[in-house]
Amino acid sequence: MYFKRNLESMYFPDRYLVTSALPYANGPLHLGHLAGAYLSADAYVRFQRLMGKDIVYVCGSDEYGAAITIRARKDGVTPQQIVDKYHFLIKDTFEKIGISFDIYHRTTAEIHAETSQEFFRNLYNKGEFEEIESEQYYDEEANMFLADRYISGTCPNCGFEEAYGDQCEQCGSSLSSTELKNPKSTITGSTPVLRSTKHWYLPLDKNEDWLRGWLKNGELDGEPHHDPKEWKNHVLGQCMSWLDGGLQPRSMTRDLDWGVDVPQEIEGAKGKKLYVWMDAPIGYISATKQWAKDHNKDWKDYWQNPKSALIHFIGKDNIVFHCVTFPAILKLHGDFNLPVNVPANQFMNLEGKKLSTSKGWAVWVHEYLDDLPGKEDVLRYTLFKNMPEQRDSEFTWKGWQEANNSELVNNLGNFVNRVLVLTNKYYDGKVPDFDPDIDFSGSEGVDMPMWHDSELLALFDQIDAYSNSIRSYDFRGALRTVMDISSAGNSILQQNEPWKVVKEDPELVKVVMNVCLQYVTALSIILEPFVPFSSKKLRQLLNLEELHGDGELLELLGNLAEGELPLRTGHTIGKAEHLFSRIDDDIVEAQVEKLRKRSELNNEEAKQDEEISFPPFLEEIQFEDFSKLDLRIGEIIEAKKVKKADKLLEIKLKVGPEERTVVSGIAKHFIPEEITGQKVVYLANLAPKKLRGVVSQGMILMAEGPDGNLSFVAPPGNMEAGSKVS
Ligand code: B3M
Ligand code: ZN
Repeated sequence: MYFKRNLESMYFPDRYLVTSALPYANGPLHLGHLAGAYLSADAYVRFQRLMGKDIVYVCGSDEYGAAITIRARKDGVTPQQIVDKYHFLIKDTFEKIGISFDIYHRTTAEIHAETSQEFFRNLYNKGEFEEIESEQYYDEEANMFLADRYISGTCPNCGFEEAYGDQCEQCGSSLSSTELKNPKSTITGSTPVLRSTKHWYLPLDKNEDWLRGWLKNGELDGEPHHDPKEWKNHVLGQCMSWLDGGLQPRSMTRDLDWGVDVPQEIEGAKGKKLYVWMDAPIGYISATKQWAKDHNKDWKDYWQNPKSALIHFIGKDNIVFHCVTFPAILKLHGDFNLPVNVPANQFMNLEGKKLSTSKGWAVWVHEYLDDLPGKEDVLRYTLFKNMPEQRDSEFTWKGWQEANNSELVNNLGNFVNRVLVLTNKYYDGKVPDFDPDIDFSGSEGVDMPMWHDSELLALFDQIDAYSNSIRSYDFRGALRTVMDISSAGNSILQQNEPWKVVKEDPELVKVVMNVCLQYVTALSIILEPFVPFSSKKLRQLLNLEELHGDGELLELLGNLAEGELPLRTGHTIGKAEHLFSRIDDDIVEAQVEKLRKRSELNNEEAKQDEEISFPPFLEEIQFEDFSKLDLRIGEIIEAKKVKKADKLLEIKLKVGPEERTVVSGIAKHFIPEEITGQKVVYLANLAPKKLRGVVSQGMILMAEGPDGNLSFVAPPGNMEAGSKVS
């Protein structure tokens, strides 16, 4: 053995807890999801398993928040029906595309509510929250407070006009809805009014100092915690700009009817839910608890132990929540690990445009799997190759075809196939032996046994480089190294042309084929984090045991370092089969056409929606619910504008012998003088409510047409005012 490698490993944590952002269960997965928080995490975890590490990979469906309820309203179903539908579709899709979670959980699970409420109770009892009564936006038509995605407006930081109440997706800033300019309700489109309500705020401003030390210097409580040089520049850059801009207290509760209840023993908790970005990251912990329960492990080993490394894989729009808000919650709770890295990816665009669910500009992963069975790894490979690690990147169907045909088929598939075919042809499938001590030289007088060693050393160094790339979240670099190894294998064949010299120089060919078989064996392992389905097939073709993610890569490196052959001579491989097949233009054209059609249809539907948007039917009610309504015919006897309220009219109604006053949001649709004498249907027993200083008694029923026009539900003129409607 001419060269030795010392396998002393650097300091590594005893174990890892890896998370991927919990996808909202409000729709299917698209390519952008995979390229954002899932594929890189999967490759990282698969790699660490192959290095023999104790690593747990958790995720689950994010089932609360406005993203869910807005979808439920749109589809006319309950939020629970939405999350049940999409949780299982997403879970199934992840499994089929090979994302190897140890658990894929969900935040409507009871253990999640318990865990989240424990966190809230802990911070509340420690007095870490600031209880603040403040004016929040309220939609008088929808009768609800507006927060998060229920309200949109212009971002005060970057001017983006579609910012949400809690975050701007363009600049990533976290916001309070009252910071938005020109706010409007995303439910009714109306301009919201301000109403007073109490919430519990996380005082991020008071946590700025330690957050800065943690992010900038990698220190926590005066001790080294992680190396900030290992963090991506764009992640740290964003965090530091928020810190430099000054952090604001952020409300951790909402006035909603869908979410984790604020612990009800707390005064004022009725009707209040946890802000989804408080409970969702805690979903990583509740998922770990469930996993530990299922596997008889202790979840605290992964969350409350400094020897465990916590890593969050996310998309860039979630940076503030994973680098500021959630770490603050963990720190204030105490005892919990903070992340040692948050390797956020940027966005992946599709065929030159931003992926957009609402505009139908997306490739749904479950549809890809249906349309292109057996092409899971082609998608994985193409997305890794174009991973938006440092900047936004692009997926095109042409690029997908190119990656498959010129790299997977022509490079990797070709190398593997030639080695397997020739081994079967020359040696009946047996790995050829050769005498390392005989003095024979190959072409150009090369000392072949030494050459064999140097090639395996080169292989070791390449795999070491590959490992370091993955450890620094450079998956594109690691994948290039894999393909470099395959290219090197092709060059060995090309330079030695065993098919030409096998007769006159069989000993040389044995050395060459042995080296190539070691290369192919190494590839069957280092491919697994990226293209697990092809790795599995290659292991079968080599007649080798399936990988269990149980230190096989560490063993390979050890063998190469000690001069042991990863594939022992005499081993019999299987018959040769192609790993990949060419993709023809018609497949690409069909997918591009499908995308174009969907986008057109979606625009059509969107246009139609605008023209004929009928609101979804509401939940079913019982007759007794309806019988509580006291509906009467009313006659408008006077109407006038409400001072300082451009949308409201004060209307005096005659209802039988009585007169009633109603405040109605129809000032933009009717001229007061023109509606006196109008017969209407009036809800007489709705609890009175004070609107802009006027007590409104009941409600006048209005019909809203698809183009947004309003009309009275007008009975025939001869109906007596006060008549009962049933
Ligand atoms: N559900 C995903 C998003 O913002 C969000 C991630 C939660 S991770 C705790 O699209
Ligand atoms: Zn912004």
